[in-house]
Amino acid sequence: MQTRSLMLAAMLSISATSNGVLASGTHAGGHDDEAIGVPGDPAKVTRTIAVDMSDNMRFTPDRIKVSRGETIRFRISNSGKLKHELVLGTKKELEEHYKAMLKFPEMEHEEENMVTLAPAKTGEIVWKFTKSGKVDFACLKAGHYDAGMKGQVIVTAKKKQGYK
Ligand SMILES: [Cu+2]
Repeated sequence: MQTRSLMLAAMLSISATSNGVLASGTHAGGHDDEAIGVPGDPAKVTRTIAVDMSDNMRFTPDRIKVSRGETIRFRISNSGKLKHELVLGTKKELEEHYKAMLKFPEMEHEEENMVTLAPAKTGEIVWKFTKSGKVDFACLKAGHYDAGMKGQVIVTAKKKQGYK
């Protein structure tokens, strides 16, 4: 997750320079990384959830319920003819990232909280949800986020058993 913060910081500083506008002094990331959970251990996956991405700019499903402590394997498919991606993050992170992507649409990167897929491809994200609440996800390809290509993982805390 360090990588992402560094890259985002780099991207933001590039865009700040090209605009001649100074970025604000606050640093992105920090506790937000933990807010959405952590990369999961593939050996500890509790459930696999299939998610499809299509050219109607929707994820199916776009509402996913998990329990706190679960490690989910998202098996993601692109049934469209355009490239799509699924990026997990806080709404703030996703919106900042999307703005950067609009400036640098060719930029491609791979990180543990995201997968970018060419048409007809499948990929996966293994993610552990460590905090109850909502985790947003979105496709940050230019125009897709604005068209509503986003969804939410609802993380509920269950009291009946302990989590490791
Ligand atoms: Cu998309």
